[in-house]
Amino acid sequence: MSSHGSLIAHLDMDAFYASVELLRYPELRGQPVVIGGGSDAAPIVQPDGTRVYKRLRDYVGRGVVTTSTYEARALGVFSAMGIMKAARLAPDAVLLPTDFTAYRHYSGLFKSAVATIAPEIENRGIDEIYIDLNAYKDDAQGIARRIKQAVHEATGLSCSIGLAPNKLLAKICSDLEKPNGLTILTAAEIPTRIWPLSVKKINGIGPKAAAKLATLNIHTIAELAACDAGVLQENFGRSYSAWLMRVAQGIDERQIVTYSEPKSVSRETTFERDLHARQDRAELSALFTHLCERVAGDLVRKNVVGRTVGIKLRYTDFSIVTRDSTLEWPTDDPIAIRQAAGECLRRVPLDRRFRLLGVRIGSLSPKDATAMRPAEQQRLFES
Ligand code: TTP
Ligand code: MG
Ligand code: MG
Repeated sequence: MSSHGSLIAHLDMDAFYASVELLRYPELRGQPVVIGGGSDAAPIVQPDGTRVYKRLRDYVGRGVVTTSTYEARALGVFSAMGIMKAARLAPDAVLLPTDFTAYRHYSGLFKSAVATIAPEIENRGIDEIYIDLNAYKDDAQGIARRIKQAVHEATGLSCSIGLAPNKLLAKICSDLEKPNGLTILTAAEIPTRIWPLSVKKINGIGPKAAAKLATLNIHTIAELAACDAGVLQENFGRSYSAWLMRVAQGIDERQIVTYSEPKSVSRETTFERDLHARQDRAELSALFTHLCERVAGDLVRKNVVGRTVGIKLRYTDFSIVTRDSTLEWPTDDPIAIRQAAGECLRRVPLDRRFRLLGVRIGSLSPKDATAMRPAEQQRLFES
């Protein structure tokens, strides 16, 4: 591989939620399995210890498929499809409930395993990361293999890696030989290996943009690369069309953004005078809401969501009490945080004056994986 330019890996776990479930239920290996039910989709354990699994055909509800095994995909069942529709395609497929706690746990495990080999990591969500491999140019391929092995040893799961001169290309490549793929691409290979692909393979060309490109008779990245700049600009505006033209040439200058994930986010305020929960109720309530809004704002900026909401009070004698409460699912919503914090507040003694109030949210996880599809997630939790 060329020693010039940059070298980036994109790693994406294979059928992530489904693969985690197969660790728990190994007898389902090789079968079409769909993840996305509510807790009532859990298998029933018989007196003799064997499990009876729920089948798609018995599902009634509005839930959506979060992911499926490759065997289910072979039957046409993919992420974001309604489970009832999936049931028509694969009635015998096994349905399992989502267990975000388990997926977060394995997400942490695989990321730590990668970090032991190549620590320059950018988190892109629950099952994917970019890795800066510029320090290992002499043997990037060897490093990529070691990373795959380390992930497997730490989790029992397989992943796919794309190795390329930039993030855009690395992301496309990690998807080309799934599952358990290792795809290496040099800049010279862009015309032969990238241009024949559908424009939909580019992260940033969504279904709407792809549909509009199709009306211009642009289906492949080659067709995009060959398209007249003026035509693109007329249809997509100046900045998006300029971006389209750059990505069609495989150009992407974004750097790896490494940051260590915050463990919690908190805000606190010390009052100008000691306040009393009842006598200063209105003032306290406004302060409290404001703290929750600031915590929520911090979460949004960091692109994380949190599950454990806590409060802290310091009384006039400087003694401190804390309370916390765990939400059903992670949030960055100020109203949900305010509600949970309010419940915590009701559990502390409020007969004394206090001078400090703090709100904290912990058990953070990257927002990308879950929050990009709020409507679907909502339906998931309703089912
Ligand atoms: P993906 O990496 O897109 O998919 P995947 O890991 O299941 O399969 P692949 O081998 O093709 O990478 O998403 C990671 C997880 O995010 C996935 O296991 C479930 C969740 N997810 C959703 O909840 N909704 C969705 O629409 C998608 C695409 C994923
Ligand atoms: Mg994946
Ligand atoms: Mg992914």
